[in-house]
Amino acid sequence: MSGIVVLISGRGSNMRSIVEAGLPVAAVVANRADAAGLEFARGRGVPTEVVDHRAFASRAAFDEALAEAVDRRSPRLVALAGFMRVLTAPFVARYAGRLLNIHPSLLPAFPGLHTHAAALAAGVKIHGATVHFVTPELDRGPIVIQAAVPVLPDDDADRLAARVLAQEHVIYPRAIEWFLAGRLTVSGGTVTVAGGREAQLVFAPAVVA
Ligand code: NHR
Ligand code: GAR
Repeated sequence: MSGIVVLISGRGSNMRSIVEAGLPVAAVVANRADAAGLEFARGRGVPTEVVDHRAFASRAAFDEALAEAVDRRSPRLVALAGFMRVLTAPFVARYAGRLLNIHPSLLPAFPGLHTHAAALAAGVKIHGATVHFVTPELDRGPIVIQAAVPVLPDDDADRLAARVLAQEHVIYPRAIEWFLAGRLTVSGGTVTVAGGREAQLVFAPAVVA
């Protein structure tokens, strides 16, 4: 087993941050042929594959085809990066302990979709992003690292999303490095990072996009 398979649905900027960090990406798999990130991967010589969810009659059938595409690369780690399909329990179980996601909120606040609009509507003053292990329950898996950013008075969802995204590009490669170095331990639903002094919470109030 070697390398990372990154699953994307669109732009792929998080996948790009992983590739540009020099991490060993074995393949990029998208559920849409028009995912813009595929072009970046091809340009870098990273193998790509498309498994179009619309070609399958059920989530279970899609997830089986997706697992076949992933298993062809025998990855150590599967990383969801802007991947927009909820995965079934059998898929999650197959990659238990080696399936990560980046979610654009400070979990457990604002799971699911449209997190930036939800954060603005709630009036929170601090928002951010979370890398977590994926479990069958959506956005509820053990947390590896979080980054916080301020919510500013004149923010709209797009401005806030851009500020959060800049931090996603910092924390996701860091979490993956820790995973590949064997430094992450999950116990009782929480994650510890072995042998280092790095802050697991990156508070970056000065970073304003
Ligand atoms: N699957 C499981 N089992 N557990 C998680 O924690 C998952 C997951 C699949 C994806 C990413 C996620 C996020 O970070 C993720 C975490 C898609 C949806 C969604 O509702 C929700 C959360 C996430 C990804 N998707 C719709 C669906 O019907 C489709 C939306 C669309 O295509 O635009 O699957 O927030
Ligand atoms: C990122 O902000 C990621 O956290 C989020 O979508 C964006 C994808 O951007 N993920 C989700 O909302 C998962 N439901 P990218 O394609 O440029 O990495």
